[in-house]
Amino acid sequence: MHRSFDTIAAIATAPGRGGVGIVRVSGPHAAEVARRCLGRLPSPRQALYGPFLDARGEVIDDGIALYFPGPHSYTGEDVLELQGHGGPVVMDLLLGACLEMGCRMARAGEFTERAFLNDRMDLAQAEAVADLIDAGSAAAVRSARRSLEGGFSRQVDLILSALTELRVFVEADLDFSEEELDLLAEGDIQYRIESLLDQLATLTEQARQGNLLREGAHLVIAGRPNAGKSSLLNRLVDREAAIVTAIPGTTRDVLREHLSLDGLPLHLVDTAGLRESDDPVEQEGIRRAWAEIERADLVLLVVDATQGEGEEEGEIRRRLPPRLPVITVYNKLDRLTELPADASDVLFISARTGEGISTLREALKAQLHYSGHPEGLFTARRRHLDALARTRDHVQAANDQLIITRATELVAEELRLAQEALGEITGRVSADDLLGEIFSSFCIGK
Ligand SMILES: Nc1nc2c(ncn2[C@@H]2O[C@H](COP(=O)(O)OP(=O)(O)OP(=O)(O)O)[C@@H](O)[C@H]2O)c(=O)[nH]1
Ligand SMILES: [Mg+2]
Repeated sequence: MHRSFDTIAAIATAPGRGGVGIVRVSGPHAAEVARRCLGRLPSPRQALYGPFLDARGEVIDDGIALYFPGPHSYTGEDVLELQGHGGPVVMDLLLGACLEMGCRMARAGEFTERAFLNDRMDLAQAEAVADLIDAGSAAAVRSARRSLEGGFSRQVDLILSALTELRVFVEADLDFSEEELDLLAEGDIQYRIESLLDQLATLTEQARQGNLLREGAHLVIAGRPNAGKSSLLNRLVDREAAIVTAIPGTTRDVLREHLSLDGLPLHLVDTAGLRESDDPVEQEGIRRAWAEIERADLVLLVVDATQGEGEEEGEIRRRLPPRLPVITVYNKLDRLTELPADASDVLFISARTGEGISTLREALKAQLHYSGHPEGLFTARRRHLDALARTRDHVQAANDQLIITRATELVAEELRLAQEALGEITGRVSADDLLGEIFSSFCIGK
């Protein structure tokens, strides 16, 4: 399925100065642009060195041109790449020449969108292109590459075809059975649905890890004033990022730092100590602290170990959002002569000496279910996790219908909805607005 479009052009390299800058052209007029700009059409996939001419035949720059005739190109269309000197004015002149020769400025992500529309890649792969460009760590690069190569899509397709088989089976029953068929008697269906649920659970866990690598986790350090929150932040990022003093109520603003925990991006947030206060500045700080806690993936509740947990911590715990994971750390271990007996489920650390910090780092990874071995992972987005969750819900509902109502039509309908939800990941079934949303977040020229 090859669709025809107008011809688009964009500067594909990052704005600013560089040794080389690339203008990329894609569409039915790419060959004509090449002939006018270079004087001739380069042989497919072979570098041609020469002057680049504008629409009036004036030389703009000298450089290398590459021509990729469709369908074996990035977009599936005829593609021309002009590699000139990477100055912003040179690039603008070159792009301007292409526009004069009949090209239109490409929208963000339009090259990749065309690759998707021309079946050069599926939606999950197209998203992986953007993830690869935005990757914040080597681990994130590897997982994006795995998705781009189709690692994620293949798993989705496997489950999709299992779903199709099941639907064929169930709908055949619908068509051919006179009366309500007892599907339960076909133990096979029950078994197949359960194995589908297993497969979905495994894929969801892999996707969750991939999403964690891509987006990182928001970790909020909270607790009473003077517990040592800012000292802990400084210790974790290994620099004096936050002000530390012996005065309770030192931190007022929200302070953000980034940390890579064996490739897992952590967004650390230090907050104002939580207490009743009459000081309007401190009150605002505390309000912001709670706002951060509401958004957190994980809270580190810091307790001054020399004082232990009191009514204040109890109040903080009661206000924490339900289901938000919390790791409790007792700080100032260096000042304890013996460990309190009542604190079993907590970690002891000293932000001052660094004792217990490596254990804390392990606990963080465990709590976020990060294996620390990103090999085998692929990049995944919230959109994918959402689609997987809906798929699972529908398969689960099919299972329930099978057991409880034994109504074949309802089982069939749930399976159809499951397939639809799963298909969204690779874009087998996608609404136009979804496509617009995905591709508009790309950079220009990609
Ligand atoms: N002995 C000891 N003192 C610590 C430790 N961690 C922090 N402190 C001290 O405790 C005091 C408060 O530390 P901060 O890190 O500012 O505490 P905070 O929780 O950020 O306090 P607020 O910003 O006021 O809410 C400072 O005097 C620190 O030097 C520790 O592990 N051991
Ligand atoms: Mg502080």
